[in-house]
Amino acid sequence: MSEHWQNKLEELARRCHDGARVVVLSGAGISAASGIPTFRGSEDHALWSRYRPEDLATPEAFDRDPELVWRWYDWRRSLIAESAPNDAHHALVDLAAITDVRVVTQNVDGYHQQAGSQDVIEYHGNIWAVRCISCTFADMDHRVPMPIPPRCPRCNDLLRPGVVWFGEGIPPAAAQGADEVVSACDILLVVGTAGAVYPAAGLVTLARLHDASVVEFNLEPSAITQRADLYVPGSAADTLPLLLEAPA
Ligand code: BV8
Ligand code: ZN
Repeated sequence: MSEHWQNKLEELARRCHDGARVVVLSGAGISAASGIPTFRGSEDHALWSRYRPEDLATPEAFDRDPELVWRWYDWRRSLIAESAPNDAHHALVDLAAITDVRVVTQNVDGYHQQAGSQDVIEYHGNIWAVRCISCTFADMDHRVPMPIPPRCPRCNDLLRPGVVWFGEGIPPAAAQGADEVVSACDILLVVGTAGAVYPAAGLVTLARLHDASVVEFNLEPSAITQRADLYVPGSAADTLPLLLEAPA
């Protein structure tokens, strides 16, 4: 007897094969199978477990100790560079060959693009982007390791990661793009996020306002689960590929 969620997942696969418009909202959990620590599950990395992301991913932390913040980002950049997208990222690329799929990600690792997803909306920026805190210099910088702290090649002031810190606004183009695609979708797949960070988590409410089906793929229930029409338990690397199985 297959579980309830497996029957519902087959129905979802059929809707995708019938051309439903899909938007994906992904969080750190989609990259967990690539060995990239999540924000809440990073106790297995003792080096950083004494810090909370909310304490490091802030303009105040950077102003106070740019070297510490850059050591944290440099460590994460090296993990990302040493690993690769996983079956969950690849399943979304395969799904986009069957129906319209737009990815809105909270992650900064660039793995969706690396796996082949097009037009990815990076809600919180990209860890490979850098910009000067003083002049308009901005670029993609793939140096691993980075000089700590990296300096602007134009004015020699500090470079900062091109990510959105707590207390900073979402890049307007990303915010508008996400609102547009989420408002127009038939199905919102919420993958690997605890749903604790706003305004990203608010996109689930926006989808429901526009009568989209909300389906959560997560190892465990989250703040999203009670707002989802279906909760699919397990690792996204195992469960997202099930969407590709041709419907019976
Ligand atoms: C803003 C980039 C205003 C940097 C990030 C009090 C109440 C409500 C809100 C607030 C509040 N106080 C402050 C706020 C606002 C704040 C916020 O929401 N804080 C939270 C902590 C309460 N938000 C902001 O500050 C935002 N900006 O509001 O600005 C404003 C407006 C206009 C003008 C100026 C200012 C900006 C937030 C962006 C912060 N930047 N990232 C970086 O990466 O270094 S957030 C960062 O943390 C991630 O991007 C991500 O969004 C978040 C982590 O969340 P998740 O992705 O969900 O990851 P997490 O580890 O938490 O969970 C992993 C999940 O995966 C788990 O559920 C787990 O079960 C699951 N999982 C694990 N393995 C698997 C899996 N699932 C499937 N398969 C697996 N294998
Ligand atoms: Zn500069």
